[in-house]
Amino acid sequence: MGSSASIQIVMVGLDTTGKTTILYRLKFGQYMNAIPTVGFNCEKIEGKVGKVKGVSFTIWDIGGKDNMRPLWKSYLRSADGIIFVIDSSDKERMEEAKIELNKFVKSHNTSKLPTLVIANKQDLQEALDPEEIEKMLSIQEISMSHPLHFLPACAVTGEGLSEAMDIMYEMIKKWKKSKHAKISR
Ligand SMILES: Nc1nc2c(ncn2[C@@H]2O[C@H](COP(=O)(O)OP(=O)(O)OP(=O)(O)O)[C@@H](O)[C@H]2O)c(=O)[nH]1
Ligand SMILES: [Mg+2]
Repeated sequence: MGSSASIQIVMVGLDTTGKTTILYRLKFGQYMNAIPTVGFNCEKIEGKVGKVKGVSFTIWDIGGKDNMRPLWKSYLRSADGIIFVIDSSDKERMEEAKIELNKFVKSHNTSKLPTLVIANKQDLQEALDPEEIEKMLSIQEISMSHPLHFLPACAVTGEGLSEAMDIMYEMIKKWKKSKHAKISR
């Protein structure tokens, strides 16, 4: 991966799952109150520690309300990876999240973009266990045909987010290498 080029990440998920809170956490290193996103937010983030030190990410955080979901696809054109955010405490909408995740991942089936599913809000008492969420979303099934990782996190404390960026970076590096190999064959 060229060291000067920025890695493009598209972040989606149902509304109120914590996408903008994650974006601000990564950008400013602290909790910041977010208002519902109409359209999108975009921030450039510099990796500070570990594998991603010095790596530049451009993160597109798209509003998740149902009327905005048809637009998610249009942000994929120059994307290198996808972050799909889940509210771990929202049992009622887990099925809806599963449907949207499947729809989104399959909408760009030909390029098979690396996808990271973040089970956010793990700090909440009523949050489901990551293992339970993985089952409810059929993560294993999707990952048979798609480069996909699943990770618990909390945007309020920032727990899990640096690991998330590490994993995303590794997945993208692998994906770029294999894409390159196919082209030069
Ligand atoms: N307890 C807890 N609350 C969180 C966490 N992440 C986000 N929230 C809260 O969840 C609410 C919604 O967060 P947003 O970041 O605006 O959600 P969003 O996914 O960007 O929503 P849309 O822009 O509508 O798509 C806010 O009140 C956040 O403070 C978390 O990890 N734990
Ligand atoms: Mg938002």
